[in-house]
Amino acid sequence: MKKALITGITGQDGAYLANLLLEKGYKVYGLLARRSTNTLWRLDYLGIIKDVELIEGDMTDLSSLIRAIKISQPKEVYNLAAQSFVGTSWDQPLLTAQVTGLGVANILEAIRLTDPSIRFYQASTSEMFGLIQEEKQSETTPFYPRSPYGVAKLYGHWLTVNYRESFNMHASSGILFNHESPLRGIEFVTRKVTDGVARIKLGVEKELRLGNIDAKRDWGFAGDYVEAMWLMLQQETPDDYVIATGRTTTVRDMCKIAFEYVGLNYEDYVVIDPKFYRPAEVDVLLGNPTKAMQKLGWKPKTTLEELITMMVDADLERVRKEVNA
Ligand code: NAP
Ligand code: G4F
Repeated sequence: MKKALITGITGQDGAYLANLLLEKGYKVYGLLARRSTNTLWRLDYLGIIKDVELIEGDMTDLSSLIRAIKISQPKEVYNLAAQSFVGTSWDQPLLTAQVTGLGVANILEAIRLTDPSIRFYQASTSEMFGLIQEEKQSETTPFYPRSPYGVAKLYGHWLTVNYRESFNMHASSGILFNHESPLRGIEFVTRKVTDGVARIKLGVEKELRLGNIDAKRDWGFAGDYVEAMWLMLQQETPDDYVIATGRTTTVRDMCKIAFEYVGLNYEDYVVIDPKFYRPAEVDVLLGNPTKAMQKLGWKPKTTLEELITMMVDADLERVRKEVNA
């Protein structure tokens, strides 16, 4: 039986990837960071808590990563753990550097020191393109990160390339554009909007406060994107791939889709609050996934409209339960 270790298994992508690997017959191990509250709600939502084996550890603690690899003896390691919220990275730049940046050095070293034949996936990001240097961003577009998060991710990205070139490791990096789902953290804009729409529709809230709604993002469905992660590690040679839909939409138009779905007009409820503006903004992201389509045979299956309505439905159900509890 093939074994995989996922760091960040309690996050959005970790939960969907664990589900996918279980469906493929893998034995799935996950790194579990110690917290004072329960972080297993996503694994619970997918009904897979009992099917995965969790090993305590932290990205900032190399010895715990070595221990996790020794226990799980994986053929594949997917490094999804990160301080992943861009806004927080200005308030906690050093923590972000340690977890999101140096954490990659820790996990790569843990692999190199235990079993360098392990195949490695690094969760890189379109945030590395930041102040975009080309209208459509591909694997060859120069990087220009605009946040401490983007800078930390760029370190992790280049270190992955470097370990591939230095030690001949099967290390691949997926440059993923924004991907969302009903399991998205509530602080990210799509989920904040779909949760807000559900609360307004059910009479729990009266308004939704947002920042820069003119920002544009290339949004896809997380369930589609974890398939690309797996495909990268099944290739004979490691490489880097952009994973995106090739369509970009403003936060404003995404709001319009969400509100219209429940018969409301976003203009009646959205309030602009400068508190949510960022010190430096990534105005627009638009990915070119041609390489992934041609080499991996991957393509996005879910439209933005399908994604947002799926998220609104899930939030309506959650808020209804909350109200009736
Ligand atoms: P997420 O929901 O924020 O999940 C992050 C995961 O990292 C959680 O499981 C979290 O554990 C874990 N983690 C945080 N600090 C840790 C530490 N010190 N030690 C061990 N684990 C730690 O993120 P996501 O949306 O699933 O994204 C997965 C990865 O892809 C991240 O690296 C993110 O930066 C990257 N990425 C995401 C997107 C996107 O649009 N979603 C796009 C490109 C790249 P707790 O639950 O205990 O906090
Ligand atoms: O949903 P967001 O917070 O995602 P962001 O900053 O694009 O980062 C996400 O995607 C990256 C991939 O490109 C990942 F690497 C990263 O880990 C994360 O998953 O914000 C999207 C846009 C921004 O331009 C932001 O300024 O929405 C704008 N926005 C407007 N009002 C808001 C809000 N964002 C948030 N979170 N909250 C608002 O009220």
